[in-house]
Amino acid sequence: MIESFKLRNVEFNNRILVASGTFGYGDEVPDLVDISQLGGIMTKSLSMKPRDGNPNPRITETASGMLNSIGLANIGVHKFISDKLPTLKKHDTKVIANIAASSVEEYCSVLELLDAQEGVHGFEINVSCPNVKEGGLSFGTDVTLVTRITKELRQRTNKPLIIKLTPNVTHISEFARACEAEGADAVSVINTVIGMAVNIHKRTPKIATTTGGLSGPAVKPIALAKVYETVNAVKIPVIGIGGIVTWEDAVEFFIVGASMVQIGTANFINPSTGITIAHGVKEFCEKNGMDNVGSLVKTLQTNRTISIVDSWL
Ligand code: RRO
Repeated sequence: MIESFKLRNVEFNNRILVASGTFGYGDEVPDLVDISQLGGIMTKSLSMKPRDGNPNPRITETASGMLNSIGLANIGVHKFISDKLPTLKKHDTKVIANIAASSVEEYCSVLELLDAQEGVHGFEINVSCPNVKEGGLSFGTDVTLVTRITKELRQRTNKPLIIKLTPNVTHISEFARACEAEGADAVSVINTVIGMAVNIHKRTPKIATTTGGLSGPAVKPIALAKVYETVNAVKIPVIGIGGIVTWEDAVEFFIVGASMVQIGTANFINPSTGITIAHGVKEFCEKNGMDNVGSLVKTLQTNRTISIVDSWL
């Protein structure tokens, strides 16, 4: 039974990753979680300088999900390299550094610093944070900028380059095509969906920035539709994210066409969710006579005559 997956020059133990912002820098999870059973860890987004993030409250629970407006709080790339990477390197899993920035130059400088670290196996470029004024969605919703960022970063690394896209656009496939054309190795689909929640007694927003990013099971159908649109538009692998809690959820993403998946919000309930899912997917494949998880990928049976998404492609 083959579970591993190769992206560019990197072989992942399996196709199950943990999503940026839901697993810290890999050092916050209890010792009970055997990180080496995961395909890889996407780190919390790193910027050049440390950031405190947005004011509180910055998280609230919603029906089948949560809203966050963390605002890119992170320790900064230098502290990550000196304080976190040495411990992360000890695990037999792949470390994918997620990078966020407020200028093309900052993306490039952070990537160059991390590219020199042997413990960093690849990059996920966050052009889709819904909670910061500079960078974030103002980049991720502008196809010219996404093109430029991908192009500049591709010239600076031979490690896997993954661009994390926002669902808060009409045609995500347009963005995925731009990334593919500029040499990205994969795209991650999706970051959080802009949402809002109101305290009716105070008549105030439940999070300080009024709107935030919605994640969790509530967004899974949106994520599946965006993955479906993307896999039918590009040849590079698509990494599916959005509301995956069970192995059955992961199998849905594989069938729709995701080559790998990320577990996000579910980590806040149980940080070993990814490991449970890896085992569940493997068993499902074995029971169904498949010797490779890849045999599941893009096997959706559809008559394709009634999908609105198809008409955009
Ligand atoms: O830090 C955040 O507020 C955040 C980020 Br960087 C992101 O990419 N997505 C999200 O929902 N929140």
